[in-house]
Amino acid sequence: MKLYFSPGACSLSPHIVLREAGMAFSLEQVDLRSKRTASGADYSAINPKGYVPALETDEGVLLTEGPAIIQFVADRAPGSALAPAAGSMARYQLVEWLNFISTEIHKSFSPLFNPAASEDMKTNARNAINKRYAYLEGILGQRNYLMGEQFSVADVYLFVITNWAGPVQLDLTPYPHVQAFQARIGARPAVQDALRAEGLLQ
Ligand SMILES: N[C@@H](CCC(=O)N[C@@H](CS)C(=O)NCC(=O)O)C(=O)O
Repeated sequence: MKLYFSPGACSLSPHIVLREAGMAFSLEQVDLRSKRTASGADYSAINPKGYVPALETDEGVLLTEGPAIIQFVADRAPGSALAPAAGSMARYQLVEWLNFISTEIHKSFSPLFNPAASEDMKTNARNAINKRYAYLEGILGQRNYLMGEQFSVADVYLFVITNWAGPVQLDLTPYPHVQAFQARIGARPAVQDALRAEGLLQ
């Protein structure tokens, strides 16, 4: 399997999950501006969506969309217990979390990285994000992981997105349980290895 990624981008989520699952994989870095991969390929021809992540499976399928990729990897490594069994109520609750992170948090960060976004757009984005972290603060005050006491791919996705708080100077001090969650997930060996491999950690 090959994961197309850009350092520190949301592709870090499937990268961590591949390591948590103990799967064999290779990485190919994508320059998101030029849309060229490290080996010189035209990434737009590989993934017409033009964004990362994309996973080339051993069957030759190109799977895109982070939440789909991390569930695929989890299902290919059932012993790792990274996702509840397909069809169970817990699985739908996992999907509920993935959708929440994707639509309510992940995409709200976009204006904060966009130099063309107006100050109004950035303020609106910060307000929206803060509302979601206030909600998560209550949840993570009651349990260690989003799904309860079982670590899952949803925790990885939330960790990766919350990791952007630093670069966009989003103050997380009002959310001590979210900060403790970040430290907890960030200390996992697979997370440390992925951060190191992407050049984000010495
Ligand atoms: N819906 C996609 C969004 C992926 C996405 O936003 N990728 C960003 C990096 S975090 C990207 O590659 N942006 C560059 C671009 O859109 O050209 C997913 O969840 O996988």
